[in-house]
Amino acid sequence: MNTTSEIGLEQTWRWFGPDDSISLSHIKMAGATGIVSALHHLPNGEVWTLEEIEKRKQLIDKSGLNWSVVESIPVHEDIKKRTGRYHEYIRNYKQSLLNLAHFGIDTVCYNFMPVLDWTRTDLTFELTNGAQALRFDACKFAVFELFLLKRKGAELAYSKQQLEEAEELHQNMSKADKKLLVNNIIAGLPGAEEGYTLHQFQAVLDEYSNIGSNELRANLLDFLKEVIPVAEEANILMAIHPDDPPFSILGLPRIVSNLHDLQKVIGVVDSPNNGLCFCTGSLGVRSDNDLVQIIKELGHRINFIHLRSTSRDKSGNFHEAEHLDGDVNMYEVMKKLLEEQQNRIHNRRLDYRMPMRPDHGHKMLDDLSKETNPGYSAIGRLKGLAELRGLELGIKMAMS
Ligand code: DNO
Repeated sequence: MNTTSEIGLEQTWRWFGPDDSISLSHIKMAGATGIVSALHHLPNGEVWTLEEIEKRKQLIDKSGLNWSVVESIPVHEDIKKRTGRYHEYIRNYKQSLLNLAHFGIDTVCYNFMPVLDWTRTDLTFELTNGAQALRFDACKFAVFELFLLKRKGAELAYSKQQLEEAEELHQNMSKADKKLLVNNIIAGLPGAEEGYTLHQFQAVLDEYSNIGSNELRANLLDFLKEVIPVAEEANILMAIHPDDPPFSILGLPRIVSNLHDLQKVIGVVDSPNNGLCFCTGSLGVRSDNDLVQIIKELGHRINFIHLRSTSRDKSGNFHEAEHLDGDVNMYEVMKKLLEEQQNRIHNRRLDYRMPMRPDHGHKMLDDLSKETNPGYSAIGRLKGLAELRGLELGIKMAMS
């Protein structure tokens, strides 16, 4: 059995595939051993064939790294709405899991957020040190839905003061500012397989007009009832990613935003294969989410970990902070996660690997002049990983 100082969370890195400007050899230099990847070129809903999986796996194997986690097999919108071809898409999802299992890939992340995977208003928010971060600005978001999208009923989500502030901001925005804002929100951030035009976007939102939280939760339950038994048979650990941001936007339901939601998700199909992606950045945006408490209650069902921090204010704005700064108490989180890993080893659980990736990173240094995937530049994540690794080592030494 490994000693305390030898083990630790598996250090992984998200790689978007052969088109990613960051190469596998660079990832290796960053010190990650596991790769988090997905077949982004396949349309949502299609089966991930053995051939396509094998091609990706061979590339990763050749670099001496290990394809540790799939992030994500996207859940088709028809499944979330239980309309159209959802039967076929669920069948395909199950087949993709079986095909991944054929190559020994055992962890799959997904989310159940309607329409948008994750949402930010600014992709180049300048920090005081000159680096750039991703940011969600509540007032800009209000401008988007009130004046650019012109969503019916959007004004009901805002107070009089918020409406006035949004109106003023809108008046001061140039045409280019508005275009950029729309683009940032609906053109699809990295990992989101869908991008929309403004016109398409409203049509897609309308399809959710009769779907509230209860309906969406029922649809997730139906999905899990079908998929988890297959994941069990295939030895695949499923990891649902929390909502980002973890509150309702655009009048859409949200069902994976806090402890209570997470308990419901994993309670409906009680299986170790039905687990969580513990994303400190997403959950940490809410001041009523106690991250350490979530690990205490649900740590045994954490199948994948995203570590990052955010800095929020009282107006609903947040930006992505340094990995060890901001509102997330990364020391306490890391300590609890390492304790959870110790428990797993102690209880002879096979899933003690606990893959974690430094989530997002600031755009800085040489990356500032490069074209990079928002949130996924090399140097910011390298820094995040290095800091997390140091924190982990310190805690491990103190524990042993
Ligand atoms: C953003 C990511 C998300 C995540 C999906 C998981 O950076 O955390 O895109 O991959 O929501 O399905």
